[in-house]
Amino acid sequence: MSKVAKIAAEPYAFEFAPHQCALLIIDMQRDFLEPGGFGEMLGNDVSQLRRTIEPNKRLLAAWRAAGLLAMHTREGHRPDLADLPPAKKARGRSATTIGDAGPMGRILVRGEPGHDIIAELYPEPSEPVIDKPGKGAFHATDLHAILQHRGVKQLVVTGVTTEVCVNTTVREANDRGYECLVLEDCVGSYFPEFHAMGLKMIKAQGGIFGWVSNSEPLIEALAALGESGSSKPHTKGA
Ligand code: C5J
Repeated sequence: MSKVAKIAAEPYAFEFAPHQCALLIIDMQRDFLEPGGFGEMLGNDVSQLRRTIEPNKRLLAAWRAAGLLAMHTREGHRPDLADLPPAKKARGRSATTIGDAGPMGRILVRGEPGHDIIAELYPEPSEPVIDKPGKGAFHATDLHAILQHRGVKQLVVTGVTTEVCVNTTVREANDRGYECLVLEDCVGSYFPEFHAMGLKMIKAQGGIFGWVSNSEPLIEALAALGESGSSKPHTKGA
């Protein structure tokens, strides 16, 4: 039986079961965090998201040290754009759209430099990367199958943006029976007010979609796990 740690959270403590929990880092891609990508194309100030990098780095390091399952997602499309809904391409009515050439290659297209995950959080070879065409990480992907095969029941969700891909993914996960803990300092939005409201929506009504905390208590719990010797790399190569 794996040990459970209580993590201070809202609306009440989250019962963290490390060996049934995966870290899911949403869309920490150059296209969202760096100038010249999809985020900026939509008129956003991409510097708003950069405060999430350091807390995610610390969390990912602690997660890896505990030998737990970390996963990453990337929003993007096939080079032939066959999976791009015309409505998504037209959205925003900007001169440059998904699939067009930009300073980091074709915007939001798989295999292009802008589509890749930022260097600071680059996945290790053992960490599954989910390529998703939509906002939610479960839509048109094998995420649910991978989590089921690994016995995952809980998700710690981080990344960008709070009210779009993080919220959509948490809602999808909740409907599939996963318990989701969202970390305030590790998620970010181009709009501070949407960030705040996105988190409120998750934890409202007794945690209708999940729990909200920040990375510190979780990192402490991960460190304690290592000290107690109950951390096992159960997921790697499983
Ligand atoms: C957006 C995302 N905002 N990753 N994508 O279009 O949240």
